[in-house]
Amino acid sequence: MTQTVQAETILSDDAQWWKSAVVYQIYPRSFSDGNGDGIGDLRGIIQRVPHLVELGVDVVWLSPIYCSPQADAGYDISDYQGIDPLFGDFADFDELVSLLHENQIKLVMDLVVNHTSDEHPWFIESRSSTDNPKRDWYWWRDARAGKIPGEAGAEPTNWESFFSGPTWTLDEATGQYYLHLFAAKQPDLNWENPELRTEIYSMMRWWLDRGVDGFRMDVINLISKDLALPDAVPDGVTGLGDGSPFYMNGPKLHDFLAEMHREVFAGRTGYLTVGEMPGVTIEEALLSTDPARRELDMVFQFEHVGLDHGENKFDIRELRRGALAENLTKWQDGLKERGWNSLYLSNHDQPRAVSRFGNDGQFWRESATALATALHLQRGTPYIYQGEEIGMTNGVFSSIDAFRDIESLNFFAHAQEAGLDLQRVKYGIQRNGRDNARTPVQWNDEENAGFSEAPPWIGVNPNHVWLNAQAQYDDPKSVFGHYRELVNLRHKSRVIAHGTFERIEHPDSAIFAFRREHDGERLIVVSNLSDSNVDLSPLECVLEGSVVLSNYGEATLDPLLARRELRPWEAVVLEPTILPC
Ligand code: TEU
Ligand code: CA
Repeated sequence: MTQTVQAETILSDDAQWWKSAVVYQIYPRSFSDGNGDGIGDLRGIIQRVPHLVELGVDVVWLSPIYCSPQADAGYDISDYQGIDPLFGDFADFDELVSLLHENQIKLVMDLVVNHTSDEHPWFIESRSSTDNPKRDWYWWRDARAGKIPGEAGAEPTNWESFFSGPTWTLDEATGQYYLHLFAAKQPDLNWENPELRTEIYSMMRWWLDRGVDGFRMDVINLISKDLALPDAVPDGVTGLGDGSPFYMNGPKLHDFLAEMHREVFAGRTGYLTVGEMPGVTIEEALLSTDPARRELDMVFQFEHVGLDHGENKFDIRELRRGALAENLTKWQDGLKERGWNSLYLSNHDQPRAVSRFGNDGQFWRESATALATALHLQRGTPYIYQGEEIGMTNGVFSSIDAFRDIESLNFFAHAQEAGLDLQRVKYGIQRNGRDNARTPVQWNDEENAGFSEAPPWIGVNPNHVWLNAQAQYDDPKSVFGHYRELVNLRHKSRVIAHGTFERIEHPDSAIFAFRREHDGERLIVVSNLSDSNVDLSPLECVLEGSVVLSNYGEATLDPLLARRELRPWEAVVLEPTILPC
């Protein structure tokens, strides 16, 4: 037994092809509209494949296109094996897969199996009666003892949902409550049930057999719950509390992931699996991504995207200087022995990276490219979220009506009921709301930014008149040009794909410098993640070398040596000549 495991741990570079790959995330409703109804779709993606080829990415992760009532923009699925007419049909899908494959780009699908839509046939059956065979596929519980179903506080637990309010909704048909960690229209599946798991694995194999190359697994570390369903510590205001200790990284998580690997992926090659894991710790991430354990290739951790959260994500804390680099370093060090990182600053749930971690005004181009350099050259697989490669900024939402996201709208409604300071809440949503990432991709300076012929489902950022893909394609110094360089660097450099990571300390925490090393090859990345000039002389030794890439566009090191300082958001990649350095 032990011997088998050991033999299997020696994976070839080939099995870990994703170490030298860059993933590009497409959020379909906001990417490109092919049929002129104002909502992005598969035909729109097909038209933009040349953009992906130009950028040089290896994998597309496609956010959900399955049949869905769209209560949570497709993360509420009513048919795992159907395509929502909003996005197209299987002819479009197959055409997209072929086109991507012809261009050596793999396709990873979003897999949302912690919950379904309440309109999924499984749930419709499950809710129909207490003895329905699918009753046990979801979490049904009686009202709290001594309470009348429907009255305040009668929910089986006091957990607060990610989208505000209780995680339980009463279903009048049977008088029981069902669990939903997200919206009421997203009932949680009961992974304890073996028939359900069998069904999910067979659905996954069906997609792989159709030609897709893997899955990004939505909140996959929430699938195992504490069966005792204990109450959370109430927050004192709503009476609800954080139930996450009872459903995050739960007792059977690793059994389920290992089983999924055996049932779905064993014997296949060339695929990629990444688990989205809010609240994951380094220890849990190691367990999930250790190749010997055969669970997942990599996970998305959340610590660095929570650094500016206060009481909740809409209660904004300003980032401390150096906080981002410190946290990313912690994860680099934490996963270095056995695990593998996913490197990301943006996705469809996060505000735009350049607005959040950079300076989207005075140092827009510099900060977008510095952040990208500091991120992409770490150990791990980088993810680019659509629009990030052209430096897209947070959306402009002047009134609450301009928001579309259920998370923001529910939060606002609950804040209103609770009599909170609404100006402050609105400010929080403007800064950290998910709609910031969901404004249409800015293709050109025309009306609707070239995204659609019709007014889009969510407002276009007015800055598309100068911030757009068209304006950047032919400019090597543009954000797009810089991302291309970074993708290219990862492809050709073994030290980037396989090297170790070691942070180089500088007295100013705004300097994020690190050394990569592999087989005697070295690379040094020095970035200034701040608006101020920073003295570089404490890093004397790195100032000898040849410049591989610089976001200020100098070809040689001489000017840097002469200045001995990094300008705001300056980032330089060097091959050191002095060893050890
Ligand atoms: O997100 C899960 C998640 O934990 C958060 O990022 C979430 O977006 C929310 O902001 C928590 O405050 C995944 C998907 O990426 C997200 O789009 C879905 O809404 C969610 O799961 C439910 O499927
Ligand atoms: Ca459309």
